[in-house]
Amino acid sequence: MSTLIDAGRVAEHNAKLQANLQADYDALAGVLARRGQDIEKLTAAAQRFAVALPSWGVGTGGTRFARFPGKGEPRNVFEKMEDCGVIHQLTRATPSVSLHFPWDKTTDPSALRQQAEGYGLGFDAVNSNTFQDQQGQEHSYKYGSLTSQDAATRAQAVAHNIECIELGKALGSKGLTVWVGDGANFPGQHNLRGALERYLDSARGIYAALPDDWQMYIEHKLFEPAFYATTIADWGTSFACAQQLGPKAKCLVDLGHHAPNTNIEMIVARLAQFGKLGGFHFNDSKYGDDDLDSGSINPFQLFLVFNELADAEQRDGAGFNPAYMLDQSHNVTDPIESLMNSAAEVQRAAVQAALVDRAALKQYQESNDALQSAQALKQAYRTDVSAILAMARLRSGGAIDPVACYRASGYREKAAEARPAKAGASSSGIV
Ligand code: PSV
Ligand code: MN
Ligand code: MN
Repeated sequence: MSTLIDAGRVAEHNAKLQANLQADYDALAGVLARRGQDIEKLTAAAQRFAVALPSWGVGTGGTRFARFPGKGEPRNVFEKMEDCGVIHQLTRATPSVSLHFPWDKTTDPSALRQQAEGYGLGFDAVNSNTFQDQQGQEHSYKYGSLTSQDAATRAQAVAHNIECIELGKALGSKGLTVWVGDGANFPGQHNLRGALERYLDSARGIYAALPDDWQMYIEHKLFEPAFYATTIADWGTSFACAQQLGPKAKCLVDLGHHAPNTNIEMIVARLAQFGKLGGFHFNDSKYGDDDLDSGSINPFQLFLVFNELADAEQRDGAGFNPAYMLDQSHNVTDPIESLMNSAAEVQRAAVQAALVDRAALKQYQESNDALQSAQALKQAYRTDVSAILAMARLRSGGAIDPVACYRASGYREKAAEARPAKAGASSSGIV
């Protein structure tokens, strides 16, 4: 595997921190052993953990007010892959990239595939985009795409999704994520049932083009850009559509796409119970679809989501395999640093959930011991598993402290030289 940061630098970084890490790891091993837990099993599980990177996350996101690009932002999909390569090199937790079309469209998918393989990266689900008009596009999505009143516009949106499947096939992807912003801004603007009927009709056209070993992830979102009634606004609608479409259609839960205080972990439990939990877009938020770094606002919620995932895995076995992806927008941080931290925060929640004593929890639940049930979760959540995460990275060839190692490498400064900013760069790192 070719590395973007000199392997000697990473080794030097690790050598400085390794003795302290070992001491922390040994201390934690002792704490866990007293609870009957084997740290080695947890570290091995942490090493297996993987979350996909959003190609659009390596550029500064921006808001509808402004975008403040950083130095050395990637200008095309190949440069985005370089940044993803660095993230994976140092974290060893992000072995695939989720592309977004047409932002990441290339005329040379085999070159892209080869480049990715060189960094040890593969391709996760591809994302379609019918929430913007592209230059030269025949029919506008101003009033909707898959739900448009106009048959030609709907056909164009379906054709774009089918093209995404074709592009994904060339890259080795196995899934298509469909998020549409379609909806109404005013009461009465849409016949609410009619819009969903048109959505389903269009979605059937996409589903029919899915290869047998692919999944179609239906991503719901409460509001924005539609401010009154979004067609696929909630998990209920997403679930109903996935049921209607067939077994390859599943629901995708983006943590930022719910009303404040929604019990997202319960949505996860419901979707898992009925075999329709397709995957996640991890991020965090305080107010709406803030797209903040995973675990930065409500790490307990993230833990509770993984607690449900651990329960589902125990019940359903290896067949339970939802796709994990990050979906964040970085405005005030270096996107590479945010994505490295976020991957580790999601991994942290997975390891903490694995610490829950499920047998004890079951007993507390069966005896209606609410207090001890809650404590069983809290004990796992309060355990600082940082040493497990760092040891997993070290053993997998990554960096003990990815952000420190990245900063010391001068990668961003070199990228700034190699990638001079272009005027008029737009959001999502797209130029
Ligand atoms: C929409 O808010 C979303 O979460 C969808 O996943 C999009 O594909 C992504 O953000 C990028 O705009
Ligand atoms: Mn999303
Ligand atoms: Mn979103």
